[in-house]
Amino acid sequence: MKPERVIVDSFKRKGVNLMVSLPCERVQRLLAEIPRHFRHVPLSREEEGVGICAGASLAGARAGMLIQSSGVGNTINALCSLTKFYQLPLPILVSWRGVYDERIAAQIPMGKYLPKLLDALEIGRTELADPRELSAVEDILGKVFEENTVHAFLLNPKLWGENMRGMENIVVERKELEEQQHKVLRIRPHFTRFQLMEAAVPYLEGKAVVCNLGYPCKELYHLKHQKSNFYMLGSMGMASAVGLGIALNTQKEVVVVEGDGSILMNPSTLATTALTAPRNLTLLVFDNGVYGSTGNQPTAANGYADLELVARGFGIKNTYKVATKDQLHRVLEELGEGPNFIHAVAKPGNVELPNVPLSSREIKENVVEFLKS
Ligand SMILES: Cc1ncc(C[n+]2csc(CCOP(=O)(O)OP(=O)(O)O)c2C)c(N)n1
Repeated sequence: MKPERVIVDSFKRKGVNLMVSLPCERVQRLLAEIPRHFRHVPLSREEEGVGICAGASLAGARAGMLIQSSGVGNTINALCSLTKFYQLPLPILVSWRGVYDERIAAQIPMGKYLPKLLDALEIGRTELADPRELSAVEDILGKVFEENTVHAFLLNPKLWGENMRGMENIVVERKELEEQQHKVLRIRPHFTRFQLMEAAVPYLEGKAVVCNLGYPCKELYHLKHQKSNFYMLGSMGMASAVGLGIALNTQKEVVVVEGDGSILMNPSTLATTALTAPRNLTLLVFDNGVYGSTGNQPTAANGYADLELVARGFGIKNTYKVATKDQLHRVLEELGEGPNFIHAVAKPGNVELPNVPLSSREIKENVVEFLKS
């Protein structure tokens, strides 16, 4: 039996009836299985998953999470002062990155520290790297629910064998996604993130550009590498905050290339942006309605949240919605003082490109040098 099926069956046999998740590209098949077997809550931030599972548990449900190792970092306070404090049960399936066949260097620190971190928090953990080890899952789950504990199942990518390569886009039903998007935004996407980014590139020249993690970085590097580009290779949800920090401390123009999933992970930064109101800051948000970099799983921006209204609601006054290259050109040409928020509605889809061939040190030094000049 496939490892994904063994995990799902173990959770079902132990009465788990609610699963919350936030995607990682290495567990796309497991993610796809979950809505078929459990009531499923797709998350905007891992931390909220801890809250939802706590509430579900108070209401008598048996809930579990599936998140990436980096996302465990976002849950720490809630795990301690909520789940553990009130002695609520919580099994967490963790896609353990940075420990095996890792292509993204930014995954390595969190992957390395995760076991020590869990030990320090006195959270039980089981490392799973071989499908034969999965037979232990059911018994451990039994204990989690009997003894009201938190337990992390660390899923080493080795567990999935060769099959985790080339698994892009298995979840997406593109037509359906676009229809959903249109219902709320009243505007149809015409172009992908890459195509819109290509149209924006002439306007990025000479500016500090902070770029959202994943495919956006690879696409930006390919379209327009410049030393003033800060490629975020990890720390999802932080691009706008980094851009804000730069903008508040330089006279130079700053553009943040954002994604819907990442904005929704930390929307509070929009409030801080409105509050501090740097005139030299523009957020350029490519809203493709999905977590594009992890296999196109829909985000809450797909058919629910209108990110332009979200930004306005938080107090950002100069907001724009565009879907075509012409509209984007026009807005960028006539852009006044910031903070500006450009909501660029896009189709899902990535361009397959190699990773950004720069080390974290090179990226940092280039940007620091540019900001000093
Ligand atoms: C804290 C955390 N959770 C999950 C991930 C896995 N992850 C990497 S990129 C990404 C999707 C980002 O989606 P979005 O911001 O909408 O950008 P897109 O790729 O669609 O352009 C996810 C979920 C991560 N790196 N960090």
